[in-house]
Amino acid sequence: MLRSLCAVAIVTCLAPFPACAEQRIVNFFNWSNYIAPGVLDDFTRETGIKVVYDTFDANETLETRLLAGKSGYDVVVPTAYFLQRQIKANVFQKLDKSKLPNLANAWAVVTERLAVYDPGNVYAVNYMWGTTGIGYNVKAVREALGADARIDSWDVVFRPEILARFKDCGVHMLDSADDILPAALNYLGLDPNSTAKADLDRAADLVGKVRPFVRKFHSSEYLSALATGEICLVVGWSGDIKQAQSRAAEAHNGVEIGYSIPREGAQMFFDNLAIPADANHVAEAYELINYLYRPEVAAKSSEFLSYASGNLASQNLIDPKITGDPAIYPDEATLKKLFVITARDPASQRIINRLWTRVKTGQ
Ligand code: N2P
Repeated sequence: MLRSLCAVAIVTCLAPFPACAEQRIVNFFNWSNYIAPGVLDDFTRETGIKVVYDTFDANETLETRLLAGKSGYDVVVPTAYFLQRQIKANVFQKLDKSKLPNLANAWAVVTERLAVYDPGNVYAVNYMWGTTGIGYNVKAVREALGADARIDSWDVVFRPEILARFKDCGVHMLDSADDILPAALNYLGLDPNSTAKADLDRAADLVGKVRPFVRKFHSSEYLSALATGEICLVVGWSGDIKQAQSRAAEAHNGVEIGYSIPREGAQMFFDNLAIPADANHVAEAYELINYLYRPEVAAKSSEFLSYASGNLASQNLIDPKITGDPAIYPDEATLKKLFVITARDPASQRIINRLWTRVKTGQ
């Protein structure tokens, strides 16, 4: 009798019976291709908390929902330079660290880097971090540029006569102003954080000149397109490209993928877990974040995703092929080439977004 009353209570969400537990849920809004298979199911099995999972592939999408309020999300994953200004807009709640004991596993180096965006590490903890570089099909590069060609410079992307050679085999570029324009600024020898109109115009012109050779601006499709051989070159995120590499290798489809952090430098980004101020399932949000900070869980995600995690204790549980790969866990020499982006003021961001739309549409 009690059991059937409970069933009714759960279904109707009335739960007036003390013996009945209401279904606990957490609404998790994460980047696409950014969690290892099984992690969320394991979390649910262990805690009974159902994860309502939804994905995005642009910081702008997340930001629009957060700024509108009542997003319905309990855990979100903003990149650091978006987090920085979202904190100022009061969209997150301060984290009660006593509810996150697994933060003892955090990697101090990453925590410090994140503190530049979130002083005192009050609102967010790092999830994963990576770089924005060039993914390529090894065979296609040989065909386009010769047997000895190496992809170690942004020349391949920003010199129209070179990128033109990849037009037919297919070029994708992230649909992300904050990834592509800083790469262009840096290539031009300008400050990747510049908000000077003249600098941004030059960067936009540079991208505009290669735009005719880009088949698509998109931030999640390239993973599988690269792995199947449907495209041959992409400006994309390290882990997504490395996932394409392993996916192709596992498929034995003759597709070999490379990832390059070009010698001129590349952006290093930090993606972080935060709880919106108006979250409805705060206790569950803490449980999820704490779970993701278990060394074995962080290791599983880092290993599958080929992104570095902000979890130091996870590192000796990860295949040394991953931790020893400087494209995933950059060594000192690689780190020297990486730059970071800081939050833009709203006016500059508007200019950047407008330029980006113009670049993409070619108008
Ligand atoms: C997951 C990549 C997210 C990194 N697809 C973007 N900051």
